[in-house]
Formats: sequence, C-alpha cells, structure tokens
Amino acid sequence: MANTMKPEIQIIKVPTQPFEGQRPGTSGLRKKTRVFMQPNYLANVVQSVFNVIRETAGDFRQHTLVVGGDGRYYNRDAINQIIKMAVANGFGKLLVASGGLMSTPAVSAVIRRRRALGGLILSASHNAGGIDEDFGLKYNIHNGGPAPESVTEAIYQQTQKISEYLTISDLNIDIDREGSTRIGNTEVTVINSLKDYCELMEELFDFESIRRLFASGFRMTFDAMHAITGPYAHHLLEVRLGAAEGTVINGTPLPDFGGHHPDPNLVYAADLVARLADDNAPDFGAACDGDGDRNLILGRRFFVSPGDSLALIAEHAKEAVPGYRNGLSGVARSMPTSTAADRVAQELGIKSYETPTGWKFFGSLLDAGLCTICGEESFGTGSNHVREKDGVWAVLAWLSILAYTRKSVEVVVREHWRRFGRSYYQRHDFEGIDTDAAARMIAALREKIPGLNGNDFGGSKITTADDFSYTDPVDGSTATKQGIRFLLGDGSRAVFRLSGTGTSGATLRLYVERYLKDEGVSDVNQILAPLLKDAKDLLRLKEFTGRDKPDVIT
Ligand code: VG1
Ligand code: CO
Repeated sequence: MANTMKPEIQIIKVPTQPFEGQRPGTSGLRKKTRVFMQPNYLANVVQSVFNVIRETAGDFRQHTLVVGGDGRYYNRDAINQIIKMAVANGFGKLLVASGGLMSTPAVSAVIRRRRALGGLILSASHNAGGIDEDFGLKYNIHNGGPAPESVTEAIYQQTQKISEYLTISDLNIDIDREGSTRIGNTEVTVINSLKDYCELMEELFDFESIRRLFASGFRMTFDAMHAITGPYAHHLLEVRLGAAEGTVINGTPLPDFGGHHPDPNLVYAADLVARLADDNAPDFGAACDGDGDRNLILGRRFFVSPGDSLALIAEHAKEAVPGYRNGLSGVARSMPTSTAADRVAQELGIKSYETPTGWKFFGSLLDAGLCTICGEESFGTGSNHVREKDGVWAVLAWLSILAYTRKSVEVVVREHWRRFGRSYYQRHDFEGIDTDAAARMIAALREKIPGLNGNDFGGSKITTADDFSYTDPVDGSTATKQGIRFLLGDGSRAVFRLSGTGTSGATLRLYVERYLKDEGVSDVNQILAPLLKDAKDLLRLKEFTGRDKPDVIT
C-alpha cells in the first residue's frame, strides 16, 4: 500500500504565546481535557518537545518518532495535530499506532525495537477520560522510557518562551489503515498496535506452559476497564494462550472508559473484586489501567498487594519465566513501595535500589544493567524488557508463576510470607484536598522534621525523619523533596507525599508499613492502626483538611 508519490506540502509557521502551568508532573503533563483543547495548547507542548530534542538529535531527517495513545477523548485530534507537526518539523519517519491506539508499554517496546528517537504518548493513565475529565501527553526518549527530569524541565522552559510552531495545512491519512504514505520528506507509517508488543511477550514467556495451564481448566477474568489493554489481552490470553472466550471483560477501548476511572484498585475495580469473591469465582483475576502500565492481581477472595506482587515476581522469575532464566541483576522499587522486594533481593544475593516515585527514575538503572525487575506500590511492575511499567507483562508473569507452581494465588503468597515474613502495608489516599491547605500541611510537617528523632511513634520510636532525596548512581543527577518519611526502630515506616498526577485540588498519599515475621497471619488493619493514628495526628490532617477518612485504601 506504499504510496510513492511525494505530494508537495506547505509548512506553516503559526504564531503562538506561552501558556502557564505546562510543567510535567510525576508522569507527563496532565490537565483537564478542555484545557488541552484550547487552540495552540497541545501544539505548544509538542513544538517545545521538538525544540528541546533537536538540540541533541540534530537533523530530524535521520530520525523516527512514534505516536500512540490510550484512546481517551481527544486522542484522534491530538494525533492528527502531532502527525502534521512532525511532518512540518522534518522527521524522516513517523510510526503511528493504528487507530491511534497503543498502550504505554507497547509504545516503549516499539521505540526500542525500531530504534526510534522517541515517542509521544497521549494519556492521562488511570485518570478518568472524557471532555470533562483528563487528558495528558508524555514524551519518551530513545531508551523507550519517560524523559528524565533534565529533559522534562528543559521542555517546560521552552513552553514558557515559545513564540511559534510548525505545522502543515491539511493531512490526508487514514490512521485506521496500516501502511506507509510519504508526506513531504516524512514517511508516515500506520503500524499494527499489537505486533511488536505481542512478539516481545512471546520471546519472554513460556506460552506453551501457560497454554497447558488454561487447558487444565484454570479460569481467569481480565478486566480491561474499557481501556487500552482490551485488544492486547484478548489476543494474548484468548487467541494465543487458549483462555476461554469471555475471559476478557470490558475489552473495547472507549473514549470515556465507560464513565469509570480506569484505575485498577479495590475501589474502582469493584466489579472484578466481586466476581473473584463469588462462589463460582475464577482462579485468577487481573485488571489494567487506562494506558496499560498498571496491574491489579487477585486470587479467589484474595488481594495481592502490589509490593508483595513485585517481591513474588522477583522471587520466581528465574524458574518460571524463560526471559529471566539467567537470573536478575538487581531489583528496584520506589521509596514508598513496601520493602518486601528488598528481602528477596537479599536472599538472591543481588542489590536492591530505592528511587523516588515515578518510572522515569528506573530508566538509568535499567539501562546500566543494575536491575532487572522494578516496581511501585501503585500497581506498577515491570522489567528491563521495556522502560515502562507493564500491566499485561505482570499478568503474564503471574500466569507463569501459577503455571510453574500449579498452586493457587493465595497459597503462593502465603508460602512467600512464611519464608520471608510479611510487610503489612497500606496506602491511604485523600483526594480533592484544597491545594493551599495541602501545601501548608506538608510545610508544617516538614518544619517538625529536625526535632522528631527519638520520639514515640506508632508503638516504636522514630530513628530517622527526613525528606527523601535521591542521587542517581549512574548519572549523578539528584532529586529532592521526594516524600517525608519516618523510619522507626522496629523497621516500620510512615511516608507522606502529595500526588503529582492529579488535575484538580491536591491528593495526599499516606503510606504505612510494618514488617513482621509472623507468617502473614495477622489482620492488616489492626497491625497498621497505631501507625496511621500517629501519622494523621502529627500531620494534623483533620485540622488542615477537615478529613479523616481516605477515599481509597490500597
Ligand atoms: C502516581 C503513582 C506513581 C506512578 C504515577 C504514574 O503518581 O503514585 O507511583 O508512577 O502515578 O502512574 P503520584 O504522583 O500521583 O503519586 V500512571 O499509571 O498514572 O502513568
Ligand atoms: Co498508567
């Protein structure tokens, strides 16, 4: 279908003015959709990305750019604008996801496999979608991962002085039809959204062993939450691995995710949780978020905490997944994530790394080969196969563990607790807090830090109170104020930070952890209650926000 004609194009310089507030957060720039829909808003950011990367990449004619999104409202419009701008800016090749649909980890895989300069991902991830909800844009670099802070900050600085952007007048490309078209000097190729990613999964996992598991009568339900993973899960689980038809539910990506939050936690994935509690429940339940990088793992009436999931995948990867048969070089977790993975690393004789929140901090460790598997408490797990967290990968990793051990999810987790002990862990989210009140509350807590050592807290004593800062062991870059943490004498912790992904108000995240070598039989709420009480008191949560009860507990 390649079109060899070389239609003349007219490059247009559009004058523009900076918008305030285009600084990216934990993961790209996220705003209300209507904010993104303002004339020039998206174009300013895209041109700013191009201006920054041109400084090091030089002539774009040598380079490939990848574009895809999670299908939320405004996805297609945004992709059309980006195609026009990429052509006007002179990229040699542009790879566009068919239908504009590609999961975040799949974009990462395409960037890596096709040696692209980078990619633009249109997504606000687990945030709700629709004209009155959220939209987002993220730039990933040539390693397939989110741009590091040095790059995102340079992009932000560009947005604050931009005066024009380049585009072309009109565009005649059907992004639903795979194939190449030449526009000006750019070869625009609409690529299959599943191919590269599914091939990569087949290289890593033993599909035959998972197929045998399903053939033995094993049943699962995968909730795609009307988001991007539906087509991937349908193809991999039902077509390739022989899971029963109907295994994938809510499998068609919708612009508003069916009106739900595509956030796979116990609150927003309540339907799936209910199915797993049913008398006729399947053996295994899983869900992914809007852009396919998060995962929720459930057994029958059993929730696997993300920190435990990371530890378990690290524990079993070598035996259960061929892609890791040579063992792991190290593991990494974000600071608020439970320490369960550290104990597995110790047992395996490998290093564990503690990074700030956000996948961008894992990139340099993975590139340098310092770690193989990494994860976050926010339902994010992944490995060196891409440079993003990867929801479907985590589901396949769990299927591999279940196929290898032939035990239930619950038994596998309980065996882990018996061997390693258990990190009793919860994250409490307080959403929609007044932004100023939240800032004042955190500032007040920060002021107390110097005087807290030795104080009683949650049934133990504070041995370290600090604001987490991080120096990247590979490139020496630093990040400060990455969360206030209290480390206690008995190994417990409390961590406080404000979310960097929301679009209205502030969200406080309060994380508590207590480690016990009790085979995991205690009640998590009871174990954590003293920590939570003292954390809220010290924070003066009620006083600053009028709140006591969280919106979501994980
Ligand atoms: C949250 C999570 C963080 C995750 C980020 C992006 O950030 O806590 O672990 O990396 O979302 O995930 P914050 O700043 O709101 O706590 V996703 O799936 O939204 O790209
Ligand atoms: Co996501």
